[in-house]
Amino acid sequence: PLKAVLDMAGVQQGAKQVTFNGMDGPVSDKTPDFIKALDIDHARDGEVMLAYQMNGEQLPLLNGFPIRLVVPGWQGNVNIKWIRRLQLGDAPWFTREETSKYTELMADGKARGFTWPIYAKSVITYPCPEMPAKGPGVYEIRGLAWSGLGKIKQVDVSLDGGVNWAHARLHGPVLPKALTKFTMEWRWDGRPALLQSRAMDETGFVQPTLTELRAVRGTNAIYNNNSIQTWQIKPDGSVFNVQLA
Ligand SMILES: Nc1nc2c(c(=O)[nH]1)N[C@H]1C(S)=C(S)[C@@H](COP(=O)(O)O)O[C@H]1N2
Ligand SMILES: [Mo]
Repeated sequence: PLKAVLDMAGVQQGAKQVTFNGMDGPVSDKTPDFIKALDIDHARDGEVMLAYQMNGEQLPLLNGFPIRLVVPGWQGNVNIKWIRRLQLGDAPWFTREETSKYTELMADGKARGFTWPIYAKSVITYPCPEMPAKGPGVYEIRGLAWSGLGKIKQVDVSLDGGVNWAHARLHGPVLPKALTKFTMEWRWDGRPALLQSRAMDETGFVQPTLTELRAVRGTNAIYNNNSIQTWQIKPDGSVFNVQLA
């Protein structure tokens, strides 16, 4: 736990944020490293980790060896790799990775920032372009759902682009802020289909359609796209990533 390291080092009163410097700079003279900050209370919540192993093995170089940050429920980009330094301060840092990068430009020209928590999302992993359907028959649709706000409560699957929905089966363990596997039987008659999945988490948040998301966020932002995704199935079984208007 990051808390253990901070407790060992000692945190002075008035500390508000802790930054994590990755050693893969330079980005510029002013912000030489890839840096992000956590509020001190969050940093000491006991859940945020400094990871030096993954699945019982040494952390791979590409994933941040020798040590990286892991912030459950937040965007992956916050998980600073190749950490060389922690720094505490009494004011917000507003680093490059919190301002010019990883913010979302809205239609009115203002940017949303510090939008790190991940809202419910899901994807169908089979069938998919790399693993297409092979003619009419019975298939098991498979996918993953997740939410940074808690546990996945329900996943619905549509075969007709969101007109009709049916509950998918969730496979345990269903843990907060973790990937949850879902499946659903699919009897395919060989006609074109539009496969979608829609996750709901334990807070009641329902994954939005792309149209709903765009109505709120506009089209400038590239981050935090948790909208429902569509696989188009052609009669020959091939699968394409499409957007429904
Ligand atoms: N030091 C450092 N940490 C970093 C990054 C980086 O460029 N430098 N990229 C971030 C981004 S954008 C992502 S998506 C994740 C990717 O982690 P992974 O390589 O383990 O998948 O690392 C994050 N941590
Ligand atoms: Mo990323």
